[in-house]
Amino acid sequence: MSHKIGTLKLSGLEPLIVDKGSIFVNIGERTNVTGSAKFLRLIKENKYEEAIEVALDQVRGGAQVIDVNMDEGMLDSEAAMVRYLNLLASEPEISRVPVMVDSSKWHVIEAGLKCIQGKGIVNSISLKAGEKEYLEQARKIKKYGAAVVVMAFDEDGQADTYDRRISICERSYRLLVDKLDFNPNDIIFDPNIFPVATGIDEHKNYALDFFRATRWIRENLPGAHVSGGVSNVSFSFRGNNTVREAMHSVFLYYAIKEGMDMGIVNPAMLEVYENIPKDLLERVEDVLLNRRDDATERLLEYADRVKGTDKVQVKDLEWRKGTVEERLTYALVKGEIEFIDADTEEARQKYVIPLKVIEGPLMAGMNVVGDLFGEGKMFLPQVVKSARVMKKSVAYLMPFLEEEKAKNGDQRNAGKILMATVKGDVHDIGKNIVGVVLACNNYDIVDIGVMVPAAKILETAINEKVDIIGLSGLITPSLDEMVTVAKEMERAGFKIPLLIGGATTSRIHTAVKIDPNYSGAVIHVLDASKGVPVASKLLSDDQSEAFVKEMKAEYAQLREDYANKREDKNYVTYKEACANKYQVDWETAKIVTPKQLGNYALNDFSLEEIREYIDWTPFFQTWMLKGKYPKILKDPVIGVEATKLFEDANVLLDKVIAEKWLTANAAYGMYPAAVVNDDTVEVYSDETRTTVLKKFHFLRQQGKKGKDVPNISLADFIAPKESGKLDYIGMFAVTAGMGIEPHLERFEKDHDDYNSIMLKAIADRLAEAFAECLHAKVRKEYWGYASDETLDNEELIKESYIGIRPAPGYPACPDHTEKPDLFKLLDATNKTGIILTESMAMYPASSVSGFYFANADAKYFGLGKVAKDQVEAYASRKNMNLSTMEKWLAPNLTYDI
Ligand code: B12
Repeated sequence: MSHKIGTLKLSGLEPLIVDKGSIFVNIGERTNVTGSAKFLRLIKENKYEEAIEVALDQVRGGAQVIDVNMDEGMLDSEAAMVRYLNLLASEPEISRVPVMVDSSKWHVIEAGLKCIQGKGIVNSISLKAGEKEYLEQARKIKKYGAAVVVMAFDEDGQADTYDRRISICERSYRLLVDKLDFNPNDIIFDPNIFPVATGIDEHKNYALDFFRATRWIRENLPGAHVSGGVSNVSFSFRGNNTVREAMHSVFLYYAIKEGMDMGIVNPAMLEVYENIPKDLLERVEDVLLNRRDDATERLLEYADRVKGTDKVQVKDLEWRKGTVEERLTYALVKGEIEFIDADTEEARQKYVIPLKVIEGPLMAGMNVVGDLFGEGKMFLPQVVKSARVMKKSVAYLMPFLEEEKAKNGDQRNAGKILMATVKGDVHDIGKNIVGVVLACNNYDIVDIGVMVPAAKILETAINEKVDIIGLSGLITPSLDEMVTVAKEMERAGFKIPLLIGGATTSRIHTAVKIDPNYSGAVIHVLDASKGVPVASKLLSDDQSEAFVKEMKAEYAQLREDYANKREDKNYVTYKEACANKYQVDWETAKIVTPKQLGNYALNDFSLEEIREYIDWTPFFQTWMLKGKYPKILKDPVIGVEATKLFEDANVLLDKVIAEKWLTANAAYGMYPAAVVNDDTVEVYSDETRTTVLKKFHFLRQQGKKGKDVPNISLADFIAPKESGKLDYIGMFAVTAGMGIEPHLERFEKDHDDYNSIMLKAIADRLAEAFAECLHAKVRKEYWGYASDETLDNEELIKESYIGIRPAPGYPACPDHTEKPDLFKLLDATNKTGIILTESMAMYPASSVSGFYFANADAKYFGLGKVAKDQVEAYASRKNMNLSTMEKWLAPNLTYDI
């Protein structure tokens, strides 16, 4: 049968004709799990309704074909493809356009073909596995009546020169047309768009060869069409949209001229050709058309200028001259991300089996990083940057690995570690850092996020066949949740090791409370540097048994020591403690009536103003760089790295402020208050002090004190009712984390842990700084008890001011369960958007809440342990069941529960 040459007829519910007269056909790519983190998340979380919206947005945005791809390791790709396509079919606005069924697995393609209505496109087939498979698949596609994308790929690999492009396309075409009588109009060639300006000489002709091959195909293979993924061409300029957008436009300008008639183009990443500044246009054309030897350097130089930095950085590209292995090691050690996709692709072609790239040059590079970190010659921020490069490279290889896995089964044999922040807790910086460091050492990390209930942890561990479970938590209620997970693991017959980490966790808590509940190994891990040796011992065939035995014995000993030590300690009765309270001289104490009483809110508070109050020292701690700011910047060992980190933080912070990434909200209030029954603070609605709005309860130290040393409670700093003095208390809840999610998502999608952790660390600093800033305003203006205060930030950090702002959970008031009342009184959730979880964590994570005490004697202290008589009294005052109360106060009890 002969075919009339020229017209590709596609259809959804409506026809789409592609011929000489039609405009360029834009293929929507956002419904592709390998390219869109958002779409992947929706599919993984079974949010198909929302996933349909993604397709709808694309159609409304002008996509004429929808590419659907479900190739992700953790998905049942076939089931997801079928379900999604069936749902698409019931949406008339979407299903009017043709579907491109995209997968590297033939069974997924076939399942997809059975679902689509009209005439779609298969993406893709090639000669990679030889003629037999190619023809078999093509025959079926013909039977299903679909068009097909044919990759310029054969048994020797991907075509990367003009000659290979045209010879593979010709051979592929002849086979289809001559052997199968395939309609040539239904053949769409993808002659491979590769990145240019990579610094490698062989890549200089990539774009030009694509243009020439396109023209050749259109002139010599009658009926065939040409398509491709345009954004690949600009990979080297990731992060610089000005240059990327110009490159896409110029590329399309030439490619369309030569006959490319379809393609995957993100309309948001396209500059109008006419609007490209002339000097940029010239430099982009120089690169794409390989017009001059220094074209790459000139475009890089331009790129650096438009990044907005005032200094033009001259890039040293000398390292680009090394072998691909040397370049990958350099990129990993230096955290150099610019060329990683191109170098990975080169290594992939060289090593043929994608896993070999990981096991070979990438692991070799990461070993250098691991050794340097272990020797203290590299610091955490550098390691996280290295991990970003590694992740990006692995992400590039992922589709190829999947393909390999489908053929040969999973061959990765490094340990698999599940990481989760436990139920009720929202903090994940520490967990993420540990995950990154472990991943750098070839462990597969299955990170299931924050607030994860025990059941989900166990279920994922089983499904993913993990070798270790790692739990993280920041606040004390999480400790209890970790005990629950251990118990559940025991109940379900788990044997795999359990790692415990996070700010409030400790070796002693792990030994006393968690280890006895699980017969498998339970190991507390202090920080990121200890995670790797522990995991490697646990998973080593010859060390594991001895190590676990040793740890079990060590924890048993710790339990014994702990029990003995506790018996030695001396505590006074609660009554005695109350009799030995801190005595403020209420006769002479200065009490200032707040200028404003009641509740207030500050919304969208100036981040610029908050910035002035940042205490940078904890920021460096987050990155495991020990030392005080600003001295740390000059430290002989870590000064250089600390300075780089500080600069990166400030560049990001500038951006956060300029582009309003985060919104800071606060609720605060000041109220008339008095202490009743030693440790309860009554809060009144107004100065008549007749209506009690809320009662706040505080705990008193019970450790036996020396002569003249009081047993303090925060309540000692508010005037008792019987003193007749009219006193006040304040409260606050602040957040600087509103709006952080989309930015984190973007970084995570880009496998950029460095910036993701950086943004969280900055938001935490802003939250703490906002609390400091608001406290200053309260002291000087809103309450006004220190209106003449003039302290600079250094003095504020040293807490040289009058009054304190203790937060529930901090050592003076470790009971988190006061937070709901604090929130209710301030109407904090409505005013700020902060939500309290069941474990009393605040979401967004970058939030702080607490009390204001204005008395000049008020100071921070540690409560220490409390005995049963106080806990009983406290539970009854709070109207709470004793055992519930004991659970919340567990870390502070003198006795076992
Ligand atoms: C910075 C900080 C904050 C930041 C946020 C921190 C964050 N997002 O993670 C801000 C200012 C927002 C904050 C707020 C609060 N905080 Co705070 N905070 C801290 C501080 C000073 C440092 C924590 C930190 O970030 N460390 C750096 C990170 C990288 O370390 P990390 O999380 O511990 O992780 C490392 C290891 O633990 C380990 N690791 C972690 N997870 C895992 C998991 C596994 C499997 C493994 C192997 C290892 C591992 O490796 C990591 C890397 O080395 C600590 C005190 C301290 N010195 O620890 C208090 C501290 C954690 N905070 C505390 C409290 C109480 C609070 C608040 C409840 C106070 C309040 N009422 O507002 C709030 C809660 C916030 C909320 N959203 O609910 C208490 C918690 C104790 C308790 N009783 O609950 C602490 C201990 C202070 C104290 N001494 O009382 N806090």
